[in-house]
Amino acid sequence: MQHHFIGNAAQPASSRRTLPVIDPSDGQPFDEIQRGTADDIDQAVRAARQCQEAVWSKLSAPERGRLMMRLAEMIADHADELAAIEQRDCGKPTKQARADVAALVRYFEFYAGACDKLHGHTIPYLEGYSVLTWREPHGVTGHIIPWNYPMQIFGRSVGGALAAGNVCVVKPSEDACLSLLRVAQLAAECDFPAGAINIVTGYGHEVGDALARHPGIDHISFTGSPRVGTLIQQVAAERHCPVTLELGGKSPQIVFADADLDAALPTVINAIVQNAGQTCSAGSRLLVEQTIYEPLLERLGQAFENLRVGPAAMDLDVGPLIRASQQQRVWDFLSDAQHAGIPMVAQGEVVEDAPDTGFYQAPTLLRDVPAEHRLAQEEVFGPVLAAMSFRNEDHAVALANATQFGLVAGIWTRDGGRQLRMARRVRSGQVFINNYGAGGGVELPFGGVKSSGYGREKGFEALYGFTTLKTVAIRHG
Ligand code: TXE
Repeated sequence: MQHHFIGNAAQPASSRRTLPVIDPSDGQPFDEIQRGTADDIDQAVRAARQCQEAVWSKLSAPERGRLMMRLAEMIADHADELAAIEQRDCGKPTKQARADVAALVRYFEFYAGACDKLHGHTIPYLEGYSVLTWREPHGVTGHIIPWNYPMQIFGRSVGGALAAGNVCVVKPSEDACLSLLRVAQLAAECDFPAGAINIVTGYGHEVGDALARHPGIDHISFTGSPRVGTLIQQVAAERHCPVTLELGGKSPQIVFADADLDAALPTVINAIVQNAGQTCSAGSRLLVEQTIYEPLLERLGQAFENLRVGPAAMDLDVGPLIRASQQQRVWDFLSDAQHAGIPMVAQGEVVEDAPDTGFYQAPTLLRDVPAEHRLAQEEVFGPVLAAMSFRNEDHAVALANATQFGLVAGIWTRDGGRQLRMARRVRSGQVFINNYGAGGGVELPFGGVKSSGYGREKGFEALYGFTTLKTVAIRHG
């Protein structure tokens, strides 16, 4: 049985109710988490405020950095344990679970080193004045985290917030809390002060909503669906609380005829099957120059047929989806495709050993998907790649930009001029040329435009969002 983690102590929910934790590989419950309440959030916010005022704000930046570095080391020392927890809780193949722990370590290393590098400016002004700016923390930051990459998203948002001098109240997804509860314990074990990292579990419409509404929360960082992002923004607007939103995408991978296809193909596939397609930056639309459309689809189809899906512990190409409703969501998209007569090129295979009760979905390659169809417009959040062809650069740009989203774009071409032209014309927060994701480096600022959200997490840039700027103007006597 798991508990909230508030003020460095395990706490039951005030509701005295729990929720089951389900293993996506077999659909069976194996643990319980607390079903939190607004009262629990209130308790966590108080613990955080107390910590912020009495302890955290009194630490120097290097002291904060040292604590964060210690936590990075502690997480690295517990990498196997954390990866095993994540594997069971989220259905992640071993390679992915380990990569998530490694990324969390890197986030804390990076932000540990950034604590003492967040400078203000001096501004030349009128004779007799000195003007300077200070970067100050918001205070208590709220973090609503989804289930697809709990550790990575915790690392990028909580890591940045702590480094900037905030303390945190975290609401993980009801579908994936276990690794974060363990990380918070590890933080306490390496002397993080009580109240610096608080975790309250439960349903989004209960504790997530209570967190977003709480007047003691000074900034909200949300990663999740556009629907809930809108709710958070509305609730936050009522009390003018700043928010950072990361709401997913429908990201294009654009392949020109002059591309190095041997390099592009495995990357194109990985960008849609990684984490069973449940990735905000998944490359879910494939735009191919028409002269190479047929041969490329043939090669891709063969590769898709070789993809194997099965229980997380088997560490195959693809693991299960997170839950039954997510599986149903993917089925609905595929059945719509069938009704619309969208041709399926190829599908991978769910291995025989996979329990019928697990939430599996074979990777699926669809072709000639009309640009206006929901498969080309909406986030499936499953291993489904929608391919379409384009005539020239202008057409590629028009297709790439023809969705409400703008998170990531991948561009494959050897032509240097075209690389830059395309990078400028595609509307998205990130553009990757002849790669996709650049290895996920924690140093790279990340975020969206349009309905993919706003604000940036990751990299040094994130620290600006986790601070507020104070201008101090001094008139000399
Ligand atoms: O997301 P939700 P869901 C997309 C993806 C997926 C779809 C639905 O397309 O298929 O969203 O997933 C909390 N107030 N992404 O339903 O509900 C919730 O508890 C406050 C993309 O799981 O948005 C969880 O912690 N919080 C995305 C978090 O919000 C609320 C990652 C995300 O859950 C809340 C996940 C409320 N009223 C899904 N309701 C990405 N950008 O990577 C829910 N939550």
